[in-house]
Amino acid sequence: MNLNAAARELSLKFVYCGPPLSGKTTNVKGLHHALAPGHRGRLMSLDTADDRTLFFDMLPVALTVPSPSHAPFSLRVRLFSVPGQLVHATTRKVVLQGADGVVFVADSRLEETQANAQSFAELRQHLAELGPAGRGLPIVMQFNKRDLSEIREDDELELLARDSQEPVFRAVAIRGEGVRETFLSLLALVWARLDRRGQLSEPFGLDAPGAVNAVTRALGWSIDIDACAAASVAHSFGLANGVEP
Ligand SMILES: Nc1nc2c(ncn2[C@@H]2O[C@H](COP(=O)(O)OP(=O)(O)OP(=O)(O)O)[C@@H](O)[C@H]2O)c(=O)[nH]1
Ligand SMILES: [Mg+2]
Repeated sequence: MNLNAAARELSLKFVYCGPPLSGKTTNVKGLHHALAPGHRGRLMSLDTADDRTLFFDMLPVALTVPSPSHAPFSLRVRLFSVPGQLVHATTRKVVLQGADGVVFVADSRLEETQANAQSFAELRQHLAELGPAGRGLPIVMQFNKRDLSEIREDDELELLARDSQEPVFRAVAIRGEGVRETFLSLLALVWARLDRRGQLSEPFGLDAPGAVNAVTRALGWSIDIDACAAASVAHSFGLANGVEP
């Protein structure tokens, strides 16, 4: 997080993590597609010949956010997706540095259950190694590829969401479904966390739901914080996750 209250500029970093080929890059591309050209920079990807992420993808998002009580401010969010292949563990750890929040993109296919668990354990390990910066870092879980067969069933995801500390979303990232909700929910969690430290309401006059709604209006998205909560599995995104006091 980089806050320049005098210049009214806030800069955040979100990282998309998850097992190999779960759809991390597809999420970032989906956001690229959902953003008007004026709100996004160039999508930088470093791929191998077979479209595997080699180092990371990065998409800068930038917008001016109005506030009901304060002057508008500039928000910049840099979206990174890490490479999922097992050999790139060091890269994943490096990209996580300075992150304000993480989207964990899980692959819904039954055969990927173990790969999801392994990747999540590695993420937990990397966050622990970051020390205080990694402790309590907001994470949103996304179960992607809901369009495929032989996937973990909705009932199972609901049980998981009820037990989970993290909000859970379903997605079909290749069709853009669930991509914006996942992103906005992470924004709400990150905002709420920074706000609890007294850093954001004061300069910007917005609580987390207010910030998300102001951002979606500025982006021209017809979706708000309540729609995000309603889209989460078992309503796992909401009060329990500290979006409101
Ligand atoms: N059926 C289906 N395929 C998807 C979905 N999302 C992504 N894919 C496909 O899954 C493959 C991998 O997607 P990527 O977004 O490159 O995955 P990744 O997690 O970035 O992969 P690495 O960076 O190599 O770890 C591609 O062929 C995508 O088109 C989805 O929702 N449904
Ligand atoms: Mg990728």
